[in-house]
Amino acid sequence: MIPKTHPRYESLLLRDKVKNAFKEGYLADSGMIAHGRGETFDYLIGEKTTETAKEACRAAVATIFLAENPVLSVNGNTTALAIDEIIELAKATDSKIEINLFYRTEERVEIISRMFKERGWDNILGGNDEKLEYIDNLNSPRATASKEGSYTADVMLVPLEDGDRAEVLVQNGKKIIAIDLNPLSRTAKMSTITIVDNVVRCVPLMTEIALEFKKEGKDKDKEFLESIVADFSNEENLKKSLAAIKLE
Ligand code: PTJ
Repeated sequence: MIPKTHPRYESLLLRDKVKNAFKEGYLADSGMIAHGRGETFDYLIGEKTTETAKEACRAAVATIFLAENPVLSVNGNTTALAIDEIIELAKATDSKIEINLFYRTEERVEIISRMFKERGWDNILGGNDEKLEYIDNLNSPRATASKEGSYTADVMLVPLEDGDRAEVLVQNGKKIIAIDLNPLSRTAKMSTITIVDNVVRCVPLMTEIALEFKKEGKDKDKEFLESIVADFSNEENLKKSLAAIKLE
């Protein structure tokens, strides 16, 4: 039990989620290392969403609204930290959700599928029962792709991945939105839009932006959405994210 008065309460709470997910069998052991890496970068950006990340979130939401077949990809860490938030984002943006694991096992896929179904999200793609396709030029289990999901998706959200998939997906003509606290990572550099922020903060922010656009009737305003996308440069955004890292 973590006391609420602990100065690192929020951070310890996230650690607990990750530890419990590992104990429950759906988080990869390496997922705990990935989380530690993320913690370090989060600490360095001040554990808050920067203005730079907010810009990336707006561009990401605009890109999703412009898409024909947007897919939110989830792995063990994303499920552990932000399952409810991902479902809310999928609802707000009419996106599909697909399980994609680097350390894919039937058991992990089964648990994650069940967790989504328990929350009322029945059409979880990438499951054990589905006949999956494989993305070419990707030599890891992350190549698995649902036909109605990532195989045919034009826009994909890929939170918390290391660099073997984003690049290949971009080469396949997809627009890739990465969520990665490390602005220097291969995924961050290779993606179309990279949100340098913690998945627990930026996914709800994306939902908020999506609902705001909808309220103003801008979710279908192609000109408006395209102008947001046109004004965004991933390279520039990553430079600003790097500058936000304070070493003293
Ligand atoms: O569930 P699986 O089998 O697909 O497991 C995949 C992991 C997460 C183990 C795999 O993708 C991996 O090894 O990832 P990395 O390269 O260790 O971590 C991916 C990136 O996510 C790193 O650059 C981290 O800084 C970043 N990261 C970690 N935690 C967060 C994060 N980014 C945003 N929010 C976080 N909470």
